[in-house]
Amino acid sequence: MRPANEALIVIDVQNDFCPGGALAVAGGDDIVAPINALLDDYQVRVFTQDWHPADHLSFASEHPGAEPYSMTEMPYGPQVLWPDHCVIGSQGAAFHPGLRTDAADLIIRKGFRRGIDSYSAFFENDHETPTGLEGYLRTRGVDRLVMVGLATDFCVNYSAVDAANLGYRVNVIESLTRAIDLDGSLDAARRGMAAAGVTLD
Ligand code: VGL
Ligand code: ZN
Repeated sequence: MRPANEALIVIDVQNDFCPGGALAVAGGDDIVAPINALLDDYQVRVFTQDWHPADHLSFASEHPGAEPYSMTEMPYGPQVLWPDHCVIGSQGAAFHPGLRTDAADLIIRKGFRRGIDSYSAFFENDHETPTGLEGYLRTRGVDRLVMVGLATDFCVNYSAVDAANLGYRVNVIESLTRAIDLDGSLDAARRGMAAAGVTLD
């Protein structure tokens, strides 16, 4: 059993990020069984769920003429435009049916404000709107995080870097993540996480 000050954070293991989903990550479903096998080792278990209104501004469909995976400028900076995904209440937004969601102590939803995307489990993409996770972890006495889930180079990366900057010790189990890898984003994410002091194993 892992100590009570260490939490397992399971990022966005949802149908739309698995093969057949709207923003499928290659091999996204391979990590479900090994994540299930880890859950019983942890005393604090938090899952995140990407959760967008149907007209979310990170969707290319909201920007006439824009292709999915192209870039736009938002008031908070550059933003990738995605295929419609993880729409609130849809099957695509549901967790992978094989994931042991009963084991989650807390499910944190993110990305539900139309105008701001939210990759990180801690802050939306403006880097200042909090999700509330920091307060939850603080009041439970957690200062170490182990992260797994989807996608390595977006939500796992942003969550891990924010957590390290907030002062947590963070380890990403890279074998229990899968990447989108858009234009070298996986390499950039690995470098960024390492520079922030995140360990990858
Ligand atoms: C994610 C792109 C858009 C992720 C979420 O979970 O990594 N990526 N929304
Ligand atoms: Zn999203």
